[in-house]
Amino acid sequence: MKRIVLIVLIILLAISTKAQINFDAPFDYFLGARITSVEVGDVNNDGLNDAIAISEYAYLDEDKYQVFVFIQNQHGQLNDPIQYSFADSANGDAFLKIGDFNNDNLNDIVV
Ligand SMILES: [Ca+2]
Ligand SMILES: [Ca+2]
Repeated sequence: MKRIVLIVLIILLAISTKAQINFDAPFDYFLGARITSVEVGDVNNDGLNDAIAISEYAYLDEDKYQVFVFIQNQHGQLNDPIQYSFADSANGDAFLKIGDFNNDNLNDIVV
């Protein structure tokens, strides 16, 4: 009987300590481009993670070979992207990485 009570207590404890996770509704953002790489990191040093994506092929020429920087605002939403061009010099998919590559304590974006 002691064993059954102990098992019930362990199960109840496990249930009560289970984390409650809630997600906001997803949203779509049409870029008109084939995204080949996405990274998450704080690129404006405000303590909030941002999302960065890069494209190669696109329906519109102005969306080809672009870095799309989505800055997270104080409400937890992503602002419209800031776009930067990069040169078409790769033979294959392009990728990006976020990290502090020059040791100045600020994240950098490498394509
Ligand atoms: Ca940020
Ligand atoms: Ca840096």
